[in-house]
This record gives sequence, structure tokens and C-alpha cells, in this order.
Amino acid sequence: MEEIQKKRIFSGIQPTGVFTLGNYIGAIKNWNDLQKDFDCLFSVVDMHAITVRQDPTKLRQQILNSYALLLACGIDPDKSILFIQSHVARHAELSWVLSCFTQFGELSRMTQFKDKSARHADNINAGLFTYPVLMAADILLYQTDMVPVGADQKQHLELARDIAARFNSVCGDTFKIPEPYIPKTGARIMSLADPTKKMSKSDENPNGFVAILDEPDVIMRKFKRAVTDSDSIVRYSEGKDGINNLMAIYASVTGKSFDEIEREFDGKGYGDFKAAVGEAVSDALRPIRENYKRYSADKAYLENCYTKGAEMANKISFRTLDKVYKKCGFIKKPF
Ligand code: ATP
Ligand code: LTN
Repeated sequence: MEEIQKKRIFSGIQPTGVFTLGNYIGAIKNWNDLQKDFDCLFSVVDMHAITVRQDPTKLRQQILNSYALLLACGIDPDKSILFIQSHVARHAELSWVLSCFTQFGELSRMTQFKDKSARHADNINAGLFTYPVLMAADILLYQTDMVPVGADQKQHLELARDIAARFNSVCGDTFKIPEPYIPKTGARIMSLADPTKKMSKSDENPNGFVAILDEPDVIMRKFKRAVTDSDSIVRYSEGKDGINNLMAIYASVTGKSFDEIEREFDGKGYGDFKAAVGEAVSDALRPIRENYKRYSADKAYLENCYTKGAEMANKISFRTLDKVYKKCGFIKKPF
């Protein structure tokens, strides 16, 4: 019987802190679902994290914690290749080649660069500027079909597609052009303290985000304090950013539609709704918190998993890079 080749998925997350509910709903939850039907690679993208200044001791710990968190969220190392980016040297090698196929003007338009350079005005380094090229290399190195990400990464993904198409047209067909996979609900979870701002793990106000390891009482408190409007009807509508955000969160963790939610809270106020969202989020995160305790304590298991992940990713990565070097006109490596 003819073997059907599964489509390939690649995605990454930065080890810049404990993942938020936004990371979970916008990205990781979907990674988890997709690993059944696709050939998946997921990476803790540590090289991306150093575009802003990091303390090396803390970063080392955060990389391991992030790896353990992904396992705790259900990423299964027997189904997916789960690895640490800096363990596969070809990401950086391909990034250099691709940077020669990326225009200064294109990078200048990236909104994440504009945001981050405003927030880190004392360290606007070249890596922060060329970061989307490394992201393109991550994706293109594995001939990826689909990239599950939150809405904030759409622009970077479009750039990756443009770079791939440009290389293909200049040097001949080399890269698969990847498609974004952005969830319909929950692609952009907003801050609980300011629902016009994206929920982010590097927010200095801890009331803005729910970390996936927050204890139930903390989660409940954050939802009860969540900023909403002065209305009291639970309905999804233009201008009600706070309620729309809570509805997206509730819909994502319970699987209920907006219509069902509106019916469920018909005649009830925001107080009841916020408590229900807090409860549902707590329930959804409970197994993750429990699994995390187990995984993060087992250093030998973590090392075993990331070693296996690096070996498998390495094996795939050389095929694309060899092809790219040949197309560039480089001489075949002697060893
Ligand atoms: P940082 O705050 O350090 O910039 P971040 O919280 O934005 O980080 P990333 O590591 O950059 O997180 O993103 C990992 C994944 O999570 C990406 O696919 C991104 O699109 C998704 N994501 C991040 N924040 C949100 C959010 N608020 N809503 C939905 N998806 C999100
Ligand atoms: N840029 C992403 C993280 C990231 C990524 C990737 C996502 C790095 N490489 C490859 C998808 C595919 C971010 O900042 N959220």
C-alpha cells in the first residue's frame, strides 16, 4: 500500500518566562492537538531569547523549565520532535544565507521589532532586527507545511514566505512555502489589566497575565479583577474588549460557542461570568501544573528527551542546508 506522507508542522516558543494563558491558547494547545495527525517539530527557541539581555544562569534554568512545561502541556516526545534550538547548528547557518535574501526595508516594517526596540531602547542590537530571518530559517530548514502560531506572528510568517519565494525564484526550487495556522478563537488573548494590549509573559504587571503555573486562588483573583466595561450583559460585541477577551478565553478552554456562552449567562452579571471563567481556566491548567512538578524534577528524563530531539532534528536539517549551500555555489563540505 502506498504510504501517505504526513504534512510537516514546525513551531517555537521563547524561554523568556513561564508561559501565559495566551501562549497556551494561541499556540501550545493547538500543537498538542496537531501532533496526532502531523509530523511535528517543536522547539524551545533559546537563540531568539538572547535578542534581549538575559542572565545566563537564569536563562539555562528557563530553557529547561520551558522544555518541561511543553511536556507538561502534552507535547509527547514519542510523537513529536521536541528540541532546543541551539542544539541544531543549521538554524544559525541557514539564517545567514537567508539574511542575504532579506531586504533592510522588509525588516524595518516588522511591528515586533518596533515594539521591542521601543521597550529596550538601550539595546537595539542587530539580532533584534534580524530575528525574523532566524525565525524563517527555523521554519524553512524543515520544509514545513504549516506553522501554528498566535496572530502576533502572522507578519513574521508572511516574511518567511516571501524570503522562501525569493530564494526559490533566484536559485531554483528549494523551499516549501509554509502556511500559517492561526486559531479562529483565541489567536490574540489580551491582557486582563488592559484588554487593548496583548497578554505577554514579559509584562511587568503580573495582574495582566495568567501564567500556566499560577495556583487556582491566584487565577481566580486575576479574573475577578479583570478590567471590563461598565455594562453587565455578557455578549460579544464591538468595543467590549474586556468581555470579548474573557469570552474568547472561556470558549477556548471549554469548547463552547459564543452563542452558548451568551445563553449560559443570560440574566447573570459580569461577577458570575468572571468566576466561571476563573474556574474553567483553573480546571484546564490543573493537570499541567501537576505534570510540570513531575517533569521538572526529573533532570535525567529531560536530558534524555532533548538529546533524542536534537538528534532527530539534526538528521532532518542537513538535507535542506546541503541543498541551499549547493544552490549558493559553495563547494561540498569535505567532512
Ligand atoms: P514575550 O512576552 O517574551 O515577547 P510572548 O508571550 O509574546 O513572549 P512568544 O514566545 O513570543 O511569547 O510566543 C510563543 C507563541 O505564543 C507564539 O506562537 C505566539 O504567537 C503565541 N502568543 C503569544 N502571546 C499570545 C497571546 N496573547 N495570545 C495568543 N497567542 C499568543
Ligand atoms: N517568533 C516567535 C517564536 C518563534 C517561532 C519560530 C514561532 C521563533 N521561531 C518558528 C513559529 C515558528 C515569537 O516570538 N513568538
